[in-house]
Amino acid sequence: MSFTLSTPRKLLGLAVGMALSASPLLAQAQSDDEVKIGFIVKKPEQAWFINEQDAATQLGEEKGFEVVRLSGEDGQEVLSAIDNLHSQGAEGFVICPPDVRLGPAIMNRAEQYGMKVVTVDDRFVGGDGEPMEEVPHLGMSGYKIGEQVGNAIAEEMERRGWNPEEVAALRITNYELPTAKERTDGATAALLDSGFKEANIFDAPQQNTDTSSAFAAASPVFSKRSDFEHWVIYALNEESVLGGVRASEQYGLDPDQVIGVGINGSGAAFAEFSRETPTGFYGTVAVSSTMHGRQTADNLYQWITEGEKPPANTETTGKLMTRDNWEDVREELGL
Ligand code: FCA
Repeated sequence: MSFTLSTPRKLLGLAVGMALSASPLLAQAQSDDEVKIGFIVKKPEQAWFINEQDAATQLGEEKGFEVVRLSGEDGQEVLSAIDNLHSQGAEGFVICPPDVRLGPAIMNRAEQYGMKVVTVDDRFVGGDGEPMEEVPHLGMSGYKIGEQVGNAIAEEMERRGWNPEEVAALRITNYELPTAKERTDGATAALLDSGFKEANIFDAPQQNTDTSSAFAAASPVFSKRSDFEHWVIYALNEESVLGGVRASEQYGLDPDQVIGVGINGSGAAFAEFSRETPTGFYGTVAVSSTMHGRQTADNLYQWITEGEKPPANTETTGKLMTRDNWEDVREELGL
């Protein structure tokens, strides 16, 4: 856009600049008017989260509020990030926490400062093990998206003419994270419905939600089950499925022996689909991280400026992206 000067923030900047020469006091009042919010994510290096933060920042530029991007890879880092935000005058933050059980501690700190909190992707869990309904949340409808993964795998197995009796599944799990469990449960249910054998599903519990922890969890499973020639791979996200696919390659399986289907539709998948030859990473259910970032930032901004508390829980949907259609789906979802 060439008319950047017309964005509200720039106009505000202009107004502040003009006021500065007229009256320092007025300038102070006006610059204080610009709302500041934080956007804290558990994995700042992952494309999904980079895009979410970018989208929130972009919305802030359009609407005239500032987004401070912070990383919160563990509880300590999150609490320091909140202190940091408070000292900068931020009135609230959006967060994808590194551990959902940190919810009560995070809310405690935020409430001390009178800050408003919205969660994105991973929803806080209270001391009773239940979702903290009082904190507005936006995330994937995990079970349904998981079912899409299971269906995509089943259809591709059929297309390749695999006999379900002879196919193994590598299920990379993270049961401490409810959205992860919902996703792999949904995928499992859809696979079983399609005639997959339950006894052929092997678990690889990962410590974290990234590629290296998935790789570490997956490798021993392939070695132990060398009796299978065909494998399907699923997990809570594409980063983890990619860890499984890399482990299958290291073990010596060819791409046509593997069907991996992830979730997210981020730069990690685009890089894989852009490779010259196909890999065992067949597809991913893409969800708009752009929308997640924009919508949560907007919800928080409205809450701060209009006093309108956002909905308790918003669930978003996804679309299957493969090597054949990824560019179209990417465009459609504004990624
Ligand atoms: C979790 C996963 C991310 C993404 C997000 C929506 O936080 O770790 O990869 O899928 O949910």
